[in-house]
Amino acid sequence: TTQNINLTIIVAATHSLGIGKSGTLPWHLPRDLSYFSRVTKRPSPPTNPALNTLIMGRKTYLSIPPKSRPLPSRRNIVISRFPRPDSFNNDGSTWVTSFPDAIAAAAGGDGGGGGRIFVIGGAEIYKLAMEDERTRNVLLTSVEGEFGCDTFFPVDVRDEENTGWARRRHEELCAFVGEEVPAGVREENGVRFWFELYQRL
Ligand code: FOL
Repeated sequence: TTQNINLTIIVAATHSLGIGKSGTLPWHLPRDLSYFSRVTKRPSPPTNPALNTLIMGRKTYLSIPPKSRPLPSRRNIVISRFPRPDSFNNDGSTWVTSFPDAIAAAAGGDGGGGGRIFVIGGAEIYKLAMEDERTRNVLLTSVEGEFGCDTFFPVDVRDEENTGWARRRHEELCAFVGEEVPAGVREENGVRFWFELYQRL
């Protein structure tokens, strides 16, 4: 059913909430992508046999390198208003035409559901998820710099006063994702970034 479910957004964004540029990620941060991969694959609780589900928009799906599509060991649900191109017919992804249909497919459908549900973008899909009260968690990788982004995350969860989101302590982030997340600023390819967790109040 679609009751009792909760959604987790995972996103990397700059201070001005930039998330993308020209249909791809604006930066090259392998350690962040590897965090994304581990966190979205990890069962919760650890003994849960169900695969986690990723919900994403068509443009995000197309932005993933073909050799990595669909993202392995996770159910990939793609939202598109248009019919699925034939080239994606047998690639293992599930295509739906609306956000509610994506939730329904994630919560039930073939493959059972019962795993975590992650919303992985992009901007249009993040907006729908942020407007949905069932989105309880935002796993934010904060990226320093601007990069000339042309695509933006819709809500500044760092603005705790006005948005109803609160940053959780580093220990709570570790407990939530089930690993010892590195604390504090990291740097790759001259780009500084760090891992944060926000929860809806
Ligand atoms: N969240 C975060 N924190 N960083 C991101 O870069 C990010 N990107 C997306 C959604 N949420 C994010 C959407 N874009 C891959 C590529 C692009 C992408 C999401 C995932 C990808 O290739 N992932 C593989 C490989 C990870 C690796 O290189 O280790 C995966 O298995 O997840």
